[in-house]
Amino acid sequence: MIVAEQQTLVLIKPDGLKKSLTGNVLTRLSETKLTIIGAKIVKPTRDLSVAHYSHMKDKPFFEELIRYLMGEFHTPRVMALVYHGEDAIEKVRGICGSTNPEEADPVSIRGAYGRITTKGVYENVIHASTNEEEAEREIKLWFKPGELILEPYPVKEEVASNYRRKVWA
Ligand code: 3AN
Repeated sequence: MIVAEQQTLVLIKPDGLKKSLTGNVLTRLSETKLTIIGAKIVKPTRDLSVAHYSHMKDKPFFEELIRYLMGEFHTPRVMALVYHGEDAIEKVRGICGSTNPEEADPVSIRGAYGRITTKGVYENVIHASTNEEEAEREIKLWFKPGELILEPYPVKEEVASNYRRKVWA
């Protein structure tokens, strides 16, 4: 059987960072033997959070979900990573465990570290893309081409002359 090389977006969510779980989560993910091709710490804006969870916009818990991803309940930081390799999406999802942390396998990341708050928010520590289409959409949302060491999707060059950016002074 030929297994395709894939990319998947992983987010260590604000509860994971606040609880100092970054190392534990990365160690668990290293079991996949996939390659990290991009990594950074992001302060998620509202626009980014809404775009990321656009498929959940009709859910009754949407507003709480956005506030959770923005870090309003923990810390306004997310660690965003792109993993690359054979069957990356399923390998990472398997280690993450089910969406509901109470139903997740106890040895999965969500089973071990996730919880449901008294308000009903799933604090499940980690996000991982569900399929190739979502992975592409999410990776393009969180990363620019130059921030990945591979170019998993086609790129084009633009000449920009009249934009502002910060450089080291
Ligand atoms: P997954 O993150 O496992 O792909 P989705 O895409 O169905 O699951 O849900 C996105 C996020 O929405 C979940 N990670 C979780 O934080 C939150 N969520 C999903 N279902 C519920 C629910 N029934 N109650 C509260 N939060 C939920």
